[in-house]
Amino acid sequence: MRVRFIYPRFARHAEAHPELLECVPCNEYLGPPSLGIACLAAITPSSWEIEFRDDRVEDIGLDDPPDLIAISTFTASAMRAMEIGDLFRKAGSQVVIGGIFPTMRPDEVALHADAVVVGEGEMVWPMVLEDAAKRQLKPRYEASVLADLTKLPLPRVDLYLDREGPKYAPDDYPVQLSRGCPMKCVACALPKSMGKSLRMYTNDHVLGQIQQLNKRGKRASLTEDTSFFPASAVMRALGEICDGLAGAGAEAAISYVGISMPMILTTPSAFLTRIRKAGVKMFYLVGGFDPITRNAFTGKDPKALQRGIDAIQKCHDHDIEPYTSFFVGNDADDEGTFERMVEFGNKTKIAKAEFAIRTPYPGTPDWYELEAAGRILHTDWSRYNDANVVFQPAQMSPERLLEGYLYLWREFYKPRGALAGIDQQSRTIQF
Ligand code: B12
Ligand code: SF4
Repeated sequence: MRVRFIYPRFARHAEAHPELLECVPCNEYLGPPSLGIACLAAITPSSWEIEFRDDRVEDIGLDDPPDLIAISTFTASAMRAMEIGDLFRKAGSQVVIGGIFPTMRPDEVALHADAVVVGEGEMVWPMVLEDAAKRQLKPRYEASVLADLTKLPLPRVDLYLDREGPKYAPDDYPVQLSRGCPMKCVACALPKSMGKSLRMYTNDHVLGQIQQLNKRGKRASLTEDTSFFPASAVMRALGEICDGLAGAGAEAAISYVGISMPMILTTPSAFLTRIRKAGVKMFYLVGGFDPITRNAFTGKDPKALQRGIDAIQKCHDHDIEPYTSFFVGNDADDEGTFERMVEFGNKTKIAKAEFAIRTPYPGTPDWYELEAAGRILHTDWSRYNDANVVFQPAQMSPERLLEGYLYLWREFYKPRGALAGIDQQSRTIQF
């Protein structure tokens, strides 16, 4: 039996707005797929032959339909995922689709697949394969319990990294310390897709994930901001993992760690010094949904602005580069927000930033709120990628918000062309 995992294409910022390539200094970017496929491949029995195709860069093989097509999708790639589902069903393959989008909109996806997997895949994947072998897939699979992360094998990143063909750039790759989150940030779907309880991998597992990347010349990106929950077990684990890497002399093991401004401010300096010593040189600093970045650029909350300045200063003080990723379009954002954000970047000497448009992804509190208020403009999911306006902003037109987003990219990088440049040592702009 043959299963082919497919990662469907989606439009990134540079593809949605090619004109930005003229002003944003960046390397060619082909980010790696999410870990979902690698996690499922790792628990696929040897009776199944595994294939992987990345729709962004290669042919998906319609002329050679396998027994089962397994598509992994989030919102930005959902329309293409459903299209691929239709194509392979016509070609004779059975089709199963899983990931964040099918978890939130299973009925919509069900029209294009033989089976939809809701939520985490690990607990139902063996059953899906058994049923597919008998050609008796059920329309929907949903695990009644969450996966015990201490029992999962290492994700099969070799599927992406050891094969002939397209190479991913930059050199970093997601590594998970934990899954799930008890918080309810307005723009985040994770508590709904991965559950509200924070579950952790063992330190050995995380080190194993990192080492299997390092062995292949890749670095780990620790993507979860939950790693900095104050005084939490995850933060303790992060410290121990960094110590372990420092001990092994793995200076270049980690490319960046995800964080948010409130978490920078609550994290003790000694902890930042410790992880810096272990080689952490960059934070991927996400914003737009925490109280600091929601208010700092509205022109009405000098305290929030000062806290933002303090947070960036704290990064610089510890020699950790803050690579910021903020979105615009919150209800309190007005026409002056764009300029204030650029000024903030200049004043705090941020070298690298990316800008995004508030996007109400299905399953997020923001989605429910905007949908109830009749402010969702359309459900062309291919434009739900942070680079298009898909909702009615509160204080400006959708066109003005889009202009402001383009202005941010242009104005921020105007004085930084040479500075941000082509930087092989740190993460390429996610572009
Ligand atoms: C690495 C990453 C990326 C990578 C890879 C893309 C990707 N598809 O994930 C890159 C850098 C390209 C990326 C880009 C973007 N990303 Co991103 N990314 C992540 C991140 C941090 C980790 C993904 C991961 O590896 N997860 C771990 C695996 C194990 O989880 P999983 O993929 O969901 O898979 C599990 C289940 O979903 C299910 N499953 C998944 N696929 C399948 C398939 C089958 C057949 C089955 C049975 C089950 C199944 O089983 C898996 C194992 O349990 C997540 C946050 C997160 N923690 O998930 C955000 C996340 C996926 N990204 C998000 C967003 C919004 C984006 C962007 C649009 C914007 C941005 N600034 O991040 C851009 C894309 C476009 C652009 N404009 O550039 C959102 C998605 C929101 C949504 N509802 O769709 C997330 C959830 C972040 C968040 N907190 O909101 N991202
Ligand atoms: S953004 Fe981070 S802290 Fe907030 S709900 Fe999502 S995972 Fe949790």
